Amino acid sequence: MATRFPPGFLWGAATAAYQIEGAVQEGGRTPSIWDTFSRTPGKVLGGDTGDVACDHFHRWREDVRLMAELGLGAYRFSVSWPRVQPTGRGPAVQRGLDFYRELVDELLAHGIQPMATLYHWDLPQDLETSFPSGSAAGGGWPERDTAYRFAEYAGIVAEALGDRVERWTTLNEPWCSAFLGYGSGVHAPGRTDPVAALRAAHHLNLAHGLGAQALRAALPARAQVGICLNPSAVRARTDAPEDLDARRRIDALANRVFTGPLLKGAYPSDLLADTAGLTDWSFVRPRDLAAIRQPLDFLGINYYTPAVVSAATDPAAPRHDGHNAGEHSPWPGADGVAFHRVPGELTAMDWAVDPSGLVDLLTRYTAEAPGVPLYVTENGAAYEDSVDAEGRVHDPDRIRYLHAHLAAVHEALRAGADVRGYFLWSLLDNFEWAYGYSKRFGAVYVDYGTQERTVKSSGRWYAGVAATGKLP
Ligand code: PNW
Repeated sequence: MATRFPPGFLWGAATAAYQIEGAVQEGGRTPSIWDTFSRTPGKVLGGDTGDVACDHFHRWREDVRLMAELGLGAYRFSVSWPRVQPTGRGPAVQRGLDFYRELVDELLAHGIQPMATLYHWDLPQDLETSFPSGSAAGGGWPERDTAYRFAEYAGIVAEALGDRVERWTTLNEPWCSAFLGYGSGVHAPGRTDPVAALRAAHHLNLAHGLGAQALRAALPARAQVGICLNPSAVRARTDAPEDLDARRRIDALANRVFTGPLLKGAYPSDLLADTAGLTDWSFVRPRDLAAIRQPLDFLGINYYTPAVVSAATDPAAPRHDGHNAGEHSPWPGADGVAFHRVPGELTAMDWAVDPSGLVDLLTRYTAEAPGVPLYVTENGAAYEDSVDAEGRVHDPDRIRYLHAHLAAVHEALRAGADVRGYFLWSLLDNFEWAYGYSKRFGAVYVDYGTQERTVKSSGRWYAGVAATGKLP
């Protein structure tokens, strides 16, 4: 039986502004925390920065042509906050808004539906550096004011693009912003303070809630407003009670710290108990929880690999969660948890290929968010691709990865999950955050010397899926 997807299922690809645009000093754009971080020696592999990236700011017409060639029905991009509202406060810059308006018009002219993400990690540096409360440690997401600033920015973008963009997401992967940005410090702004990370998580939640309200106030009624999370498909290594408890702790810090307030209007009581030695959570004000719990028109799920945890027997053992022992943990209040090598073939990120995690997440969130349609807003893999002598890029590993994960989406659909579309990460090879240009996730190869784009064999394969609505 052919693996056929429902009619109307949306086939897309995704990118993010700092990872592809370049042109970081053009059109009045000011630095974001990722400009500062990537220019700080030792933070990004090879000293890479997003200064040029895929030069998409100048090559966007060509990139939309590539999307059309791939037959994409949708494109998920992010808006660069410092391009639209330099310093994160005050009036918008018309040139910045025009860039996205022209991009969206070109997409629509090619029959490609835009999905706009308002925040994919490029906080205006000024909001990190200068802020009302003036705490010596810094501002940014640990500070409440940043959530207010985000809501204002959301309103500005909605006013400018609301007549032509139907699907909106507030934040991309707030877990990464909070816990990699302020906890482990491997992402911008590179702070390593567990309490700042928890405060950041709350203010990101608040930013979502206030931002969603600002969007709805400015957008036509047909607009769809959601958020993209990267929930962890976390498993216990054994059924021993202490391993199940390790699973519960990571589930709280990876997943329920967001879905609790978003879907249920409360932080999980076990999370509050686990972190009681760090904070009393008094930064959560009484009316915040009602503000965060806004109706969602959809929930975006980003998925790459699952996690396997146990109670730590040897706290010095390697963590296998991308963060080695001795580094700062992105899991405040969960020091007693060990991460294990996940069974399965590894991608170039050393992330195990295991599509069953995607089935689990789609099934789980269909149950936890009844009536809320889901999109897979990111899924894909890095491999060591290169152009051969004939100018072709063969990436059979990526085809296998995509095939297996699309089969997982189909399995979840059959089990009753309400999945409306799939966005491949990523359209183009791009700036892979702390890994710089060393990791390639694209369906399209980018030669960073010439900026030449070459559709990979996976890109052609995906075009076939998008064209037929079924897996070969
Ligand atoms: C996501 N982790 O990032 C992002 O949304 C993309 O911008 C990124 O390029 C893609 O996945 C691939 O990495 C993540 O360490 C980065 O758990 C790191 C983690 C998770 C997601």
